[in-house]
Amino acid sequence: MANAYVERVLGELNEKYPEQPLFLQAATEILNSLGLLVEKDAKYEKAKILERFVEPERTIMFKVPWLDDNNDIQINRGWRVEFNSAIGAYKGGLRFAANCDLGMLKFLGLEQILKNSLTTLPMGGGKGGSDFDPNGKSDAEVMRYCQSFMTELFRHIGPNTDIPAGDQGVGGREIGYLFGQYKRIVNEFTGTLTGKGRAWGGSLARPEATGFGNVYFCQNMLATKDDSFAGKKVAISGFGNVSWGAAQKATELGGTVVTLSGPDGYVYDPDGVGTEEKFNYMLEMRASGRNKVQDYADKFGVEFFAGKRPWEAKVDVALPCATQNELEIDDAKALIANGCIAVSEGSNMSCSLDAIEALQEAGVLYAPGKASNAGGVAVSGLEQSQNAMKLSWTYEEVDEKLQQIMKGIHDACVAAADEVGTPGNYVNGANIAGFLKVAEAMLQQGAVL
Ligand code: 2IT
Repeated sequence: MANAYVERVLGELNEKYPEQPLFLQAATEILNSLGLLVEKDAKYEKAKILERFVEPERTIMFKVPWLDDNNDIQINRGWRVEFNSAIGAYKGGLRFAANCDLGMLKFLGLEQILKNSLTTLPMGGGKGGSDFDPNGKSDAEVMRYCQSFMTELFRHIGPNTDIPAGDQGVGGREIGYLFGQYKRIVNEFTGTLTGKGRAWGGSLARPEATGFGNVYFCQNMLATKDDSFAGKKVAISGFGNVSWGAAQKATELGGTVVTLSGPDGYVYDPDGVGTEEKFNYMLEMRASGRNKVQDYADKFGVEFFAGKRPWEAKVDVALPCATQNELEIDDAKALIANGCIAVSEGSNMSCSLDAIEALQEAGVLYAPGKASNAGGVAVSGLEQSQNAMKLSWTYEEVDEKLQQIMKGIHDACVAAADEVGTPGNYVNGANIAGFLKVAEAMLQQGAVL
């Protein structure tokens, strides 16, 4: 099964970057799919396309000094990985998290190249972030941090060069502070960041887009089995932006969302996280910076399972929306034993490689994040279009386009998986469909990337 070219490239990567396990995990998943493509056509190996694909065009690393509320100087590290610009300007989020490092951002950036390609919009791949932990920081500290971060980052980005957005730890508040500082330095009002506020160029439906898109993708997967969300029990992990959107849309389509989770454990709500009050409470929990889902159990009088993951609950559909590797082999086995029929990733690389294999072997519909969570960056792309045209579309227009894009991604994955003889394998489908366009552009542009 293993392809010699892929084995060689993976071997070299493992030797070069042993300290980047997340990047190696993402690269392994992707290259194993691409083996099915490169073995059919020697042009990829001849042009060293895989070697070129896995190396970022540019990696920027910088110091972020800032003053905390005690007027003590603090130092963090910032990065921007400008991974691939074959089909458009670099595009991807910024992650602020204590455990953020270059390997994590390279995994996210590599995924982003394929994800952005799948949207069909002209966006290259990039990712950035910092090891700054916004939890427990004051508003003023977050503002000073964002300003210092942007005071370095501004020189590397621009509306036709690199367009950052949010990710974990970077939401509407942070994008506001980052945008304000960027605009002040360059003295230009452009759409260089996405996820902006409504009053200053943000797109309607961008906050909902990642979670909505994931549910739309899963809806399309279920439809291939003549099934739907109606009457389904749904487990969602996390309680942040992606979970919030997914919970609303899954509820609207007739599902009952019985779990949410945090670093502290998970809550089981038998009535469902399905009311305006509960959706709004998710936003409150996020804004509090406490990072504790137990607050939800206390507020609504439901059960809290300390230190546990939601995948032990008996559900029909699982939507991991928290972080990478949050669903591992034992979690996959529990879901399968409980009769779960679909797992659709809202977070990037939610599942470990062996969990994916177990789900696929058991016939569970499984969608990798680069396909199923592409709704967020897709609406970021639509935000850029609106900014460039200096106009703004209605909520319905954006949501309609989002639904079309998610259906398009779904169908492209199905077609590509069929093409290489692995029907129903959305991992192969997403990797190959996303890669084909990028590889074609790289081949046509010559050895510049
Ligand atoms: O992982 C992702 O796709 C994002 N964090 C969104 C990126 C974007 O540019 O909107």
